[in-house]
Amino acid sequence: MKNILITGGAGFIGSNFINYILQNRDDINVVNLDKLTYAGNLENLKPIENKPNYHFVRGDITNVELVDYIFRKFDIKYVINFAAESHVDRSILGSEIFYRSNVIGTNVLLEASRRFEVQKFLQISTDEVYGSLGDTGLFTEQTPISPNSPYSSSKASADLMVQAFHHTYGLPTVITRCSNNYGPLQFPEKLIPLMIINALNNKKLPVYGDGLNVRDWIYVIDHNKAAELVFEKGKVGEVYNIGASREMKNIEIVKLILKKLGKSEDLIEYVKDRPGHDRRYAIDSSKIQNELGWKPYYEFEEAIDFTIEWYLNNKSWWERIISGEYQKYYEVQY
Ligand code: NAD
Ligand code: TDX
Repeated sequence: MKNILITGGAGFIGSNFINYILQNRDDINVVNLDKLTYAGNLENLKPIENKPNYHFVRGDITNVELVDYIFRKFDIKYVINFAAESHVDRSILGSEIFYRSNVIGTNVLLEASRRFEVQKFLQISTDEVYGSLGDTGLFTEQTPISPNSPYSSSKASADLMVQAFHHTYGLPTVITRCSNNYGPLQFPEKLIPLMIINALNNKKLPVYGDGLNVRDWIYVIDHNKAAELVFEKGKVGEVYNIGASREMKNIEIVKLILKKLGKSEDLIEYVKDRPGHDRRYAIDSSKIQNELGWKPYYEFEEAIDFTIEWYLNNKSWWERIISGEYQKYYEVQY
């Protein structure tokens, strides 16, 4: 059995990952360490919460004593670090928690991994560390790191620390840098779920600037399959980009969602641009495709339908979030 510490497993990508991996494998023990910030939601883990090889610990990755205790108690030999403050707009409002959780938190996990002789440390990073592209070109693993927002700078700092631990101490680390994810369980502050929910509620859809910023979209399950593959087979010390080559302008996505929900484009409202708004992200994922044999499975057209369908069928999940009720749920549960 592999004892894996998965951090941030109550968030969007982490919970999809744990649900996916525990439904598909029983050769692993998963310890999910999550602080349950506004973005963490234990309801996301209902499908697997009673499995004997799943354990949840509520706590902060910056807590050295707690992290030490977990490594010792569960004999942790593998780490996958999803935990982070993840929303660019929030990082613009206040950067401190981004620095604490994303940089210091990763450092605490790295130090513990070094002491407890971890056999693989996977850092879940983002294409945003590369900065912004012009109209052409793609991010490769050789693209210099050039982050622009407090969020992406904190993720880039964490990546550098991960690489330093490999270089200096020989810690067996790997880093994945994925493009924009979408799918079930995404917190409705991010573009796609926000637009779906606002449209369903006949509220305005706020489009930043001219709406022509480009993001490269990947279905969360494709990201998670790639992350699992890198965790199992990725060469230590390496970085792997992950993306599904599906560039879309924000306004195209917003109009598509309105069309699929049968709502009027009059709901679109152009608002003040995000400060320092990156213009375009686009990923070259040929390394993971050629070296590890990964390729994306889901077409955007079908996976956006699953996603919209999921939000239509799980109104209570997001209604609790937008009413703030889910916070009370945690107080009762833990
Ligand atoms: P999310 O905000 O939905 O979830 C983050 C989770 O981390 C939450 O459950 C939260 O409670 C937990 N967390 C935050 N700070 C913590 C701390 N100090 N200690 C313990 N737990 C803490 O984020 P997400 O979209 O699922 O992103 C997960 C990871 O993937 C992040 O590292 C993010 O940078 C990366 N990533 C996200 C995307 C995307 O499109 N969402 C793309 C590429 C990479
Ligand atoms: O209300 C909005 N209106 C709008 O026009 C919101 C929330 C976003 N946008 C634009 C900004 C971006 O160009 O949509 C695009 C996508 O925005 P987000 O969903 O906030 O994602 P982004 O800033 O691209 O970052 C995401 O992808 C990379 C994740 O939040 C990060 O965690 C990940 O690392």
